[in-house]
Amino acid sequence: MTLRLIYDNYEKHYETGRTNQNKSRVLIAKKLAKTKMKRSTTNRFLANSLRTLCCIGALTACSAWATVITWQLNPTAANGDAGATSLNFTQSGYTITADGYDNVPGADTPHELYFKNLAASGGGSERGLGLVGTLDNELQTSGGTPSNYIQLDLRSILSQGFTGLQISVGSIQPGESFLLFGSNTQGTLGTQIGGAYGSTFDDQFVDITGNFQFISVAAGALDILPVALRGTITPVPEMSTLFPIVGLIAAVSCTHILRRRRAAQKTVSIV
Ligand SMILES: [Ca+2]
Ligand SMILES: [Ca+2]
Repeated sequence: MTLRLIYDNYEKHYETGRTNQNKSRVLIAKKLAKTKMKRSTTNRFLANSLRTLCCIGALTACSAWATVITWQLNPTAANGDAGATSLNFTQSGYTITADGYDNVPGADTPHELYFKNLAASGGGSERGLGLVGTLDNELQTSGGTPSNYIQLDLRSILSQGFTGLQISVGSIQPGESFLLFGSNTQGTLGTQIGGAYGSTFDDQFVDITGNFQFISVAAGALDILPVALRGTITPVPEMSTLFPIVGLIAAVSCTHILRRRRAAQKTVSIV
């Protein structure tokens, strides 16, 4: 009887001990799971935030490379003969060439360029690139046909990826206008693009449509003066510039993977 009682007490104690042990194991497991969940949520949030930041950084860097370049056709505000029928204009390392021509039967003949810079007159700006020996040193018409024109050679900038080209023309007093022509042959006026641009377009940039290597400016009515050309360049980003961003993304990903692995190993050892 005494033995039976001792055995019963021992069994009771043993069972209670086991139950308590199990309880504490479950509690520890629950605590660890809770901590793991918290840590995992925090890690995931951190990793996602860093990834988003990296993407924003990359996109910002890419968009920042799109640059508008403007070529003033009288960059030094000179006023006098240019001394040449052909001139290069380089801005930020990008070059366009302007050539003066007389629009004559057969092959058009080169015409010396002129830098004009006078005070604005009659609502029209008077600073730009004209021709030597013409009335007011500007581009003229004769019976509705351009007497002469200034042709811009865009081959270099087009080959470098410039887009969104626009041109600005001045000295468009009321009743005057300018015309644009596109050609793929140097020294040939080519095809008219767009309509006649009147005085409301004085010294304003207008789109150059079509896909021509040479764009010519001519007078549509009376006389006008080309002012500037502009376009947008988006250079291909160099890999060396992207290295820090790519490196950061790789580091974040690696850290995330390592943490997940460590967490998985801990779970296995507990079980
Ligand atoms: Ca001709
Ligand atoms: Ca004029």
